Formats: sequence, C-alpha cells, structure tokens
Amino acid sequence: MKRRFLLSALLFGGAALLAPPPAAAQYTSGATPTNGSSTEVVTPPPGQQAPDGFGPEGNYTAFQAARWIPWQGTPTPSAYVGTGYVGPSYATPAAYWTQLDLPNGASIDYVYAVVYDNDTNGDWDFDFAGYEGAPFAGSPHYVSFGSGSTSLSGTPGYTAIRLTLDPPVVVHEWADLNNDGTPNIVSYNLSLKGTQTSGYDTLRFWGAAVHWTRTISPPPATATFVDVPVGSFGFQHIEALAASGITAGCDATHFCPNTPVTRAQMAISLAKALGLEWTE
Ligand SMILES: [Ca+2]
Ligand SMILES: [Ca+2]
Repeated sequence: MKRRFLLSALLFGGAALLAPPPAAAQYTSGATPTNGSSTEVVTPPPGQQAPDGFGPEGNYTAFQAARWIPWQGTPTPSAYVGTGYVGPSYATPAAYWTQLDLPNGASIDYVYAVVYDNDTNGDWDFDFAGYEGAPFAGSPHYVSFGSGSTSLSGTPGYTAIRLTLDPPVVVHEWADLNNDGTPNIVSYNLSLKGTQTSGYDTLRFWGAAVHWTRTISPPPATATFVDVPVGSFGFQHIEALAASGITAGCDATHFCPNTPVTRAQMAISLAKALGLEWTE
C-alpha cells in the first residue's frame, strides 16, 4: 500500500502518505539472568515490520537469533525459551552467521547486535561484512563494513554492540566489490563470535537489527530525455523511472515533464511499477 502512495506522490507531486516513523531503537533488559529464567523479559527492538522501508525515517529490520547459523564447529546453541536469546551452553568458542535479505538499493546506516555478556574473560565480536561470490569468473572477496565487541573483561549483562556506518552501505546484490572488473553475486553478512570462558551460560545473543532506507539511484551523467536535462527538476527521479522501465517518456526522446498525466498513462505506470497481473 505504501508503494502505491509513493508512486502517487511521484506521479502527481503530492505528499507521500507514510507510516509514522519507528520508535527509537531500544530494548529492555531483564533482571539478573539465571539459566532459562522467566525473568528474562525482553522487548525486541523495532524491526518486526515487513521490510518495506519507504520514507525518510527508514525502517528497522530484525534478524532474530533463529535465523543465524552456527559455524566453525559450533554446536546448535541453547535457546532460552520465551526470551529470543540463544547461546552456547558451556565454555566453548562459538560463532554464528546470518545473511541480510534487504532489497537492492537499501541504504544501511546503523546496525546493532543485541547480546548478553556476563563473562569476565570472554566477549562477543560482531561483524557486518559483504562477500562477493565468484560463481562465474573473477575472485571471491570479503570486506568488513564495520565491527565491534563487548568488553572482554567487563560483564555488562544485557547490552548491544552498535555500528554506525558512515557512509551508509548500499545493498547491491550484483556488484564488483573487489574492483577486478567482474561483478558477481554479493551477500551481506552479520556474524557474532564469542568465547565463553567462565564455565556456563555467560554469553547469549538475541540477534541484530538493521536500520535502512530505500534510496533512488544516483543520477546518470547523461540525460535520457532531451527535455529533462542533467540537473533539471526531477532529473534523478525521472531517470530512475526510465531506467526501471516504468516510463518510456512521451516519445523516443522526450518525457514531456510538464504535460498532465492521463488516467491511461497513470494506469500504465502503476501496472509496470507494481508488476501486476501474473495469472496464467
Ligand atoms: Ca565480557
Ligand atoms: Ca569482482
């Protein structure tokens, strides 16, 4: 529904009707945890919404612990039922990994892992990275966009590891991360590594939340339409619509930016933008 509102705003110049911005990121710590205690009441951060991300305020998308995969020999973690937290049961190295499934063009400016650290000698290490796979040609490539950790010696209990990304990371699922001239598929990965040394149940994690907004492609260097030159009003947006196939202009070389839109033209643009009618 928001998408239709946005398109209406684009087509008719009206103000987009957007959902209220999400509340500030927050979570509520429970009491001093004991193993599996029902006192571990956690209010998840905002981000339970469907990942539509329209509007300048952006959106939080949560990647809960159940979506993370143990790796490097890490056993299946223990789940603290009802809390959303999972973690290694005993003093052992543990690593978990998940992929973001945000749309192309999503601009990510803030990521945080929601964790629990009550280990006097251990910590959580959190990393947000991109990985260019190489299924066709070129070389795979890993790049870290940001990382952080809890205190190795400290015992903050329930806490978060926050990563502010400046500039923001823009999702491109087909890109050339290592600049070797060959684009490939790209995965955006979150990982958590913990070393529990104090014996039992001192490290847990809830997952991570990602704050992102939809963006419009940067304007091209040359104009598609002679009547919408580079830098003119609406240039970036009109170019994005043309590049997406949503508009073909009013003829091969003109967009007619000041011509009123007919209902038929509106129908064509909306149907293309929404990808309508797939029944066989
Ligand atoms: Ca610690
Ligand atoms: Ca490459």
